[in-house]
Amino acid sequence: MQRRNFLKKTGLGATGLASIPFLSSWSKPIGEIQPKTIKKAVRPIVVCTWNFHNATSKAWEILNSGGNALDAVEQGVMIEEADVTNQTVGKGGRPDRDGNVTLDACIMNKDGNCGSVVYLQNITHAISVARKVMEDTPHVMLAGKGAEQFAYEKGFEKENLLTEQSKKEWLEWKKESKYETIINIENHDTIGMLAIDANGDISGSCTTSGMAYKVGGRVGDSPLVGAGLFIDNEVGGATATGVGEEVVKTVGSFLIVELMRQGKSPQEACEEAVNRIVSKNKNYNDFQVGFLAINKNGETGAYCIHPGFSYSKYDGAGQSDNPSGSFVKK
Ligand code: SD4
Repeated sequence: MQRRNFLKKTGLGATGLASIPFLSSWSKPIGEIQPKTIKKAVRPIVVCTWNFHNATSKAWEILNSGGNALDAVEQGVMIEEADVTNQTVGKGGRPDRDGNVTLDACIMNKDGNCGSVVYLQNITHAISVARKVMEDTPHVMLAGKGAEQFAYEKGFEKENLLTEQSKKEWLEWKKESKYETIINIENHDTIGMLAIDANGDISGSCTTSGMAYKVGGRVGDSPLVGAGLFIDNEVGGATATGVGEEVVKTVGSFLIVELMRQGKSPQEACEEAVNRIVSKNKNYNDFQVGFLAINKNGETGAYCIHPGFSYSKYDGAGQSDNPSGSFVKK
């Protein structure tokens, strides 16, 4: 029923509506709806996908000493980009099926500005290149050779990102060249990070080497603003990990932020986004997607398709690992 007809049928005009406390908020445009109970906001706070303690520790160090959320989410994920034992992010990342390590990353700040790099080679800190795109160019996204050239102009050093370990595993994989997604194992350790600083401002970052042994040229959700990451400083932020193709199809992170804007908690919003993916994919048993969200109050939520996803949190109460609920139960 259209809202106007509903009002007619129930005999509730504008004055009638305003006199009912519950409905008076409903009569406001969606963006103006206030949370039902005003809780004291948790800040500063940082969360990231998976249990990357060193990353949340670094971000917390910045936030706790009065630093801003943008610096925190950049420097936090840089820890993983530099860690060669993390084979899904930055240096040491697993290559595509031709043996090339190609990185995707994006960053978004409190003003809704963003920067992104896709198919970036030979540079460890893709997130910092993304930040430079945001701050030093009139553009949002740079790809491939152009992104790499831009990075050198900004003083980034050329490095070989393919470690002996990743090369050895790739050569092993090549014997069969079987391209399949593996739930929660190996190829799902992308780091997406969301932070709120002491001023209450929100920023986010997301960086990855993408799906292991992907087709050369493939770009996933992680550098796509709205899919792998989205921030709205009035509402909150969301980020994703898992099979990027499915996240792109539902514009997952944007969806979650919009659901929070409509009054859903971060947990409810993540669950709805996962439910949407599951309802559109009969083969959801074959892949994993996990979402993480935070609202302006510092409340957090996470949800995934298959058990195994978790997130790391650091706030005034300390650091914690938080297992995510899942659509498929254990
Ligand atoms: C991608 N979402 O490229 C990324 C992969 C991922 O942990 O999350 N890995 O599709």
